[in-house]
Amino acid sequence: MEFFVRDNDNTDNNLDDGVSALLYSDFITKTFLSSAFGSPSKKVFKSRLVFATPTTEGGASSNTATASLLTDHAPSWETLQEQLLATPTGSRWYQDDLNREKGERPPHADALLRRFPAKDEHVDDNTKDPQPDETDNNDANVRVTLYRDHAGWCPYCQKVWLYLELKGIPYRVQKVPMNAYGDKPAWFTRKVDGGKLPAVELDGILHVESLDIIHLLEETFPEYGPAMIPSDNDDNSNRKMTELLELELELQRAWFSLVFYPTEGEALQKSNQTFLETLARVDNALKSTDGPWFLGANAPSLVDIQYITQMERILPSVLYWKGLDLRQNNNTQVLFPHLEAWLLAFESIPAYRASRSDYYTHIMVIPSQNGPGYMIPHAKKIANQISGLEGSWSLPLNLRDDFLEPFPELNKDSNRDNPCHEAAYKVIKNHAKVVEFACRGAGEQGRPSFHAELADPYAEANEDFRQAVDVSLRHVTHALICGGTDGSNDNTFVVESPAAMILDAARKDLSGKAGNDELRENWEAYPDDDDPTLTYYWNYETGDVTWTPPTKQLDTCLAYLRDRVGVPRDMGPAAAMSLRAHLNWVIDILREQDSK
Ligand SMILES: N[C@@H](CCC(=O)N[C@@H](CS)C(=O)NCC(=O)O)C(=O)O
Repeated sequence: MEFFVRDNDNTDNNLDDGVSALLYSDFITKTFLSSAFGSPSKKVFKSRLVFATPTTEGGASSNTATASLLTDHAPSWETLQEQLLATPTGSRWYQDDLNREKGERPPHADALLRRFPAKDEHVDDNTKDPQPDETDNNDANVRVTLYRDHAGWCPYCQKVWLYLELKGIPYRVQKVPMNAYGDKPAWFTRKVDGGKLPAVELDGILHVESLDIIHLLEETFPEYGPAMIPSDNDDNSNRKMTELLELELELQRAWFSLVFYPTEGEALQKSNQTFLETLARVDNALKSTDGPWFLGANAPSLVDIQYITQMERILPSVLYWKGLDLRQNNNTQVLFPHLEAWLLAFESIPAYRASRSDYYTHIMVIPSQNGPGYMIPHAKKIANQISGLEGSWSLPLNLRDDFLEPFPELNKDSNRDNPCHEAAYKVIKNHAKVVEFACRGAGEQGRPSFHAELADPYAEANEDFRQAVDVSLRHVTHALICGGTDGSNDNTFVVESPAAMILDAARKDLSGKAGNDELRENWEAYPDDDDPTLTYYWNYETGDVTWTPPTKQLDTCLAYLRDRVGVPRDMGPAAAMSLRAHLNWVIDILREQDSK
């Protein structure tokens, strides 16, 4: 059997100059990519899986008795891998991974090379994922390199990424962190003045500014895909495009006033009204076209791409900070029906699904890009749900009904996977890194720290917890493999709690093993103002706030991982939600009072 687990090799990269390559690998090693799930390595290892044998020795410097566990009833990583590969989703993900090495379908945030069909066979419908053609797009034909943010969180990068995908223009990807979550490597800041993302290299010449890049690519590759920008002599469409792009700027301004300004009372009401009126104008603009798209053609245009990258961020942010559910569906009526049809049309496109984040990720990342949002009291309950408080990330999980956000990868017309198996695939493939990453929960905070909390590149893992985290994660992965839905039936969106056998095995090793460590230095616990059943923790030296008790305990390691699963960086939205809920399942077992 072939194994797909990768080792910790970070040296493989496809940079074209040796100096940069060195710096790049150094950067990767240092920052650990702020994520445990993605590997820059292009290798899919075929060797036997090698992982540390669990030990029973106590952690030397740990202040808890549970840094190491005394028993290990979880299947090995090798067994888990075999089990997963025997499932339809597991085997598909493995095959997709191999195809991805060659630049082939399907579109995915991990892809570093994308190749498409020969240009004369290119379908004129960019909503279909193009099939690769071995005869075209050999490496020499890949003229474009896209420099985009590593995590897939930058809306401008997403715009160019989507454009290339929808056009079917072959391209390579180089991932670079945004300032909000990492230090840019020197080779990039030397290459791009100011270090801004995105940037594109076309035939070795560098270009910046997302809209300029799209115009340039449209001129350079007129034969690829459907036209995304109206031709110069189409005055009507050009006028419409200009008007719609101006309206999009108005929408951005209205969104900013509503969410990122600390208004109250009448001023808040006014900005709320302006925002909704602007959206109604957008909805109206969509109403006047034949299909779902802004310029009326049978495929998205530059205007659609410009809007979707903003709308994707507007939707969760107005819900989280203002309690405004723009996709509200009271069974009979949606608030903005044409906007809704347009969103659904985008969500049916594989390339868009591959590039989109989930609500939680956006909420965690947006403040680092746009500044803090201001919450109104009425939004607090919904905000808590999005943040995974109040039991919203617990099993059983109904991925259709429990959330205000859609999981379009589970729609009947998508090539849907079992999201639990997608999550298991990512954990198994990168398990050594995932374990090390989770051990940061009981380690030292990173210095310097970065704005985006999902990233903490300089945090140090507490090695004492390695074995205990490893066992815990194997129980989680086992539960993921045995749980979830195979997507074969419309109504199987419920991820059930693990069966008794799996629970019993996990309890044997983990029940009551959270530890009883004190809060770390400088941290204090406070009841939440609005809901005293909730406790938050405040560090009076750094000002940091967290909902997870900051202790050096095993449960903190798993909570640390849970709170940093980001989309699309680590996995898709439904998979991320399934993993978070399974991590909570194991955290609950660890926190059980009576050790079994
Ligand atoms: N007008 C530029 C805006 C680009 C931009 O603001 N990029 C941000 C990321 S969202 C950036 O690179 N900021 C520096 C950083 O985050 O590292 C474009 O459309 O490309």
